Amino acid sequence: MAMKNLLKEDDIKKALDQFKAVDSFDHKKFFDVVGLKALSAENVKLVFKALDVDASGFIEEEELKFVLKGFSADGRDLTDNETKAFLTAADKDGDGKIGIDAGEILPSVNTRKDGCAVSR
Ligand SMILES: [Ca+2]
Repeated sequence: MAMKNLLKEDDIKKALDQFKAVDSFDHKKFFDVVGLKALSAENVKLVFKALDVDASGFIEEEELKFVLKGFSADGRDLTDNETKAFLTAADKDGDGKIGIDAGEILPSVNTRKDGCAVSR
């Protein structure tokens, strides 16, 4: 599976553990812990392609809900609140889904842009 080749299993486990509690999910922190920020733009796209189950070129709300399962089979489902918060934060053009090729993925991954979520 693509995900296993792109990310370290330990990092995935760590990230899933960190956001185990209901409504604790923070996609920027999750992407940080899981190691997405260390990947090239191309590889980040590959990760999201793996999450785009129906290969539509977009991560829709339904796919977002099960996004953690895309990283690991025992990942939990996101709650409706978490799904909506994630979608709202990443959906720059307001079409209700996250475009893999529309550059909506990368700003979501890069926490440096807003200046308040830099972890050192
Ligand atoms: Ca899709």
